[in-house]
Amino acid sequence: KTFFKGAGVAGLLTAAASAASAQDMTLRGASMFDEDHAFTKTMVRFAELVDEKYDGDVTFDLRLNGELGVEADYVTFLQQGVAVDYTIMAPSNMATFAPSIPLMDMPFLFRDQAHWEAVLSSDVLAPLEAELLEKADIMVVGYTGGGVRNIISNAPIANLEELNGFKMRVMGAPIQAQIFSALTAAPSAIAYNEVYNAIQTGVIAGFENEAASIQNLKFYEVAPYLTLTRHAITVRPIVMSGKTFRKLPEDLQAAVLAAGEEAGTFGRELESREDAQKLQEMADAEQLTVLEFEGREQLLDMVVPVQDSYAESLGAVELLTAIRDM
Ligand code: MAV
Repeated sequence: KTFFKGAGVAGLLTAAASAASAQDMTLRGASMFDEDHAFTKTMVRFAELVDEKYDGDVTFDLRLNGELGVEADYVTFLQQGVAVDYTIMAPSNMATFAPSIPLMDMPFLFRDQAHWEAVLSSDVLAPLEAELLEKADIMVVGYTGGGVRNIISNAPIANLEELNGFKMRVMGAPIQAQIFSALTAAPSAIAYNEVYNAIQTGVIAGFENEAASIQNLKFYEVAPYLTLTRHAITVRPIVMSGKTFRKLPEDLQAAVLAAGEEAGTFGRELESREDAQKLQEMADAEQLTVLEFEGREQLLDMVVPVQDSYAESLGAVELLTAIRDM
C-alpha cells in the first residue's frame, strides 16, 4: 500500500514554510484522500468560495493522498503554523492539544441526523472552539462531516458476544478507547496510516470508520465485513492555523470565515447524501458484506455513564446536557 507517502513534509518544513506572508499569499491545504473524497471536494469548494469573496490574489495549494501525512500530523503543523494552513480534521485527532474538543465527535452523541444537523447549525459548540483556539491556536471556520461510522472487520461481528474482545483500532482521544472498552471490545489507538497493515498482519481484527473513507482507502480489502452499529455521525471541523489566519489581510479573513461556513454546509450535504450510496456501491461490488448489529439499543445504555463521567472530568456537564437536549 502506498497511498500515504508523507514524503513532502520534510521539504516543506525546511522551506521556512508557513505559507502565508504578505508578498506570497499561498494557503496550503492537506487531505488524506484523493479528489473523489468528500473532504477533498469540500476543501476545493472552500478555495473557490474564498476566491469568489476576496478581491485580492490568493493561491490554494491543496496536497492530496496523504502527501503531508495524516490528521494526527496536520494538527501539530497547524498548531505550530508550519507546512499546513488549513484542513478538515476529526476532533478526536486534536485531543493532545485540547482535551475537551473530542466531546463533539464522541460515539453515540447524536440521536439521528436531524439532531446532528441541529447541533452543527447552532452555536452550542462555541466553548469547545474557544478552547481549541486558546490551547492549540487552531480556528474552526466551518463544520463538515455527515458520514455514519460503523465497525469494519476481518470476520463478522453481529452482536455483543462477537464484539467482546474485538481487537480494534480507535482514534487517539482517550474517550474513544473508553467508549469501546465499555462495549467490551479491546481498543487501541493506532495511527490511521498504519490501520490497513495492522489488519493485514493480524495485529488488530478491524476498526470503525465511515463509508467515504472506507471506499477511498480500500479498507474493505483487508476488512470485508461491515456491521451497522451506526455509533457516530461525523463532525469534522474545517480548521485553519491561527498563525496563518492572523497574517491575512482583514478582507481575506472575512472571506475565509464566510467561505468556511458555506463550504461546511456544502460538505455536510454532500457527505450525508453519499454515505448510504457508497455503502451500497461497496456491497453491490461484493467488497463488503453488510450486517445488522443485534440489540444496538443496549450499546447506548452501556456508553452513557462513560460520556457522563468524561463530561464531568472536563467541567462540561452543562454543555453535554445542552447538546443532548437539542
Ligand atoms: C476518517 O477517515 C475520517 O473521519 C477522518 O477524519 C478520521 O481521522 C479517520 O477516519 C480516522 O479514523 O482517524
